Amino acid sequence: MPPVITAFERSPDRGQGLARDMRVRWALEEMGLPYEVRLISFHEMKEPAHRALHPFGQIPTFQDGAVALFESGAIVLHLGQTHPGLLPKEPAARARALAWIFAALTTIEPPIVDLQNARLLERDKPWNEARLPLLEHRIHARLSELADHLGEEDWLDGAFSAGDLLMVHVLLRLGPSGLLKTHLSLLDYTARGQARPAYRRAFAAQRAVWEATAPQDP
Ligand code: GTB
Repeated sequence: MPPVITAFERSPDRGQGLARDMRVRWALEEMGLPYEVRLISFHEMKEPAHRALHPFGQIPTFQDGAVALFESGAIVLHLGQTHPGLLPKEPAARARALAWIFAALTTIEPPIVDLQNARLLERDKPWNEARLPLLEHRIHARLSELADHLGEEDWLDGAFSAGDLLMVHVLLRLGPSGLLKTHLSLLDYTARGQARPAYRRAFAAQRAVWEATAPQDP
């Protein structure tokens, strides 16, 4: 039986591939592994049956035989460790790829999520107007540092790795904010990720879920 992952029945990103199941789909596609998707509603996510898989009542989850996981980073890392294609074999290069996984998830992603929360969920807070430029500045500083590291290279450390997969997906979340537009090399970097056949297959699969459930135009 193929691994089973969970994803939104109706994603708040309206099929833009920004929800975190996309990272897992992309990793599975990079490795050429078949998988099944169990779609769940916001209500089901918070039910005990799902919380048994995910303590925080979220997506994505991953089940493969005896392995049951939550956290998109842990799932991508597990896939990289158990199948060829997303982590270098050479120990020092593999360790650096792990560093980029952590960089994506713990250095770059948190301020991006903070900004999205401030823009979408905290508009009515008295401090919001003062906080937004602060968050934007923090993100620009990180993006400049990331662009400096990337330089003229295609990927963060030699060949495409799980670190690039997660970093590209984290950066794509900035799309609606427009913040990536002034970091041209990072825009190119995300475009390279999106041009990968595995990304395209994963994107099309999650998009098909949105299109199947979205109300059709008359
Ligand atoms: N750290 C966890 C991981 O990486 O797996 C975070 C998991 C998480 O935040 N999951 C979200 C979720 O289940 C979906 S991806 N939320 C429901 C809940 O908490 O009740 C987050 C997401 C949602 C929407 C957009 N978007 O619209 O752009 C982007 C990302």
